[in-house]
Amino acid sequence: MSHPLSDSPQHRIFAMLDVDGDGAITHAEYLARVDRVASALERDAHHPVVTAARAAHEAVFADMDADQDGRVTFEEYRTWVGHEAFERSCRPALGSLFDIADSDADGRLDRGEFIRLRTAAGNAGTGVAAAFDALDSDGDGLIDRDAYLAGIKTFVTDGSSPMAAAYGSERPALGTLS
Ligand SMILES: [Ca+2]
Ligand SMILES: [Ca+2]
Ligand SMILES: [Ca+2]
Repeated sequence: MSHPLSDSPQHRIFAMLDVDGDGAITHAEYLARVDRVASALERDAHHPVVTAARAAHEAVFADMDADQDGRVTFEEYRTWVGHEAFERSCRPALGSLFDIADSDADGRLDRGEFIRLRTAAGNAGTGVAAAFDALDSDGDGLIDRDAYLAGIKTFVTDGSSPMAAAYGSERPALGTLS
């Protein structure tokens, strides 16, 4: 699990998605995220929010896998990731996982739902509670869907976000120092 640029957000996210560490995100590895989140949040595998999440993840995988060989290499991931890819396919997929966790469908997660979602999605780490506090800016104990997605987007695209801690970074990202 050590490569030269392992501190970059892109490498950390890729390493999280490449569950078996063989250097490629397979279709099965990527789709298994949906099943892990559904299971952790006690959703039936055939619930509409789970079906929608599976479709959204199929779309992301097809978008990432430029040569369509069923494996996304780091080069493919690095070439693909960014603002446009996030808006085109990541936002619906991440939103679909949020919806699985949002048991009362009010567009907000409580602390327990957030932690179960982040843990099942592979982003546990010691920073998950701090990430909740950072995203719950009004301190009402709930995180809005938009704030959640904005937090992930900022981290995925430039590495500076309250979510950074949940991806295993103990240090402030450069973007937060300016
Ligand atoms: Ca793999
Ligand atoms: Ca490929
Ligand atoms: Ca809710």
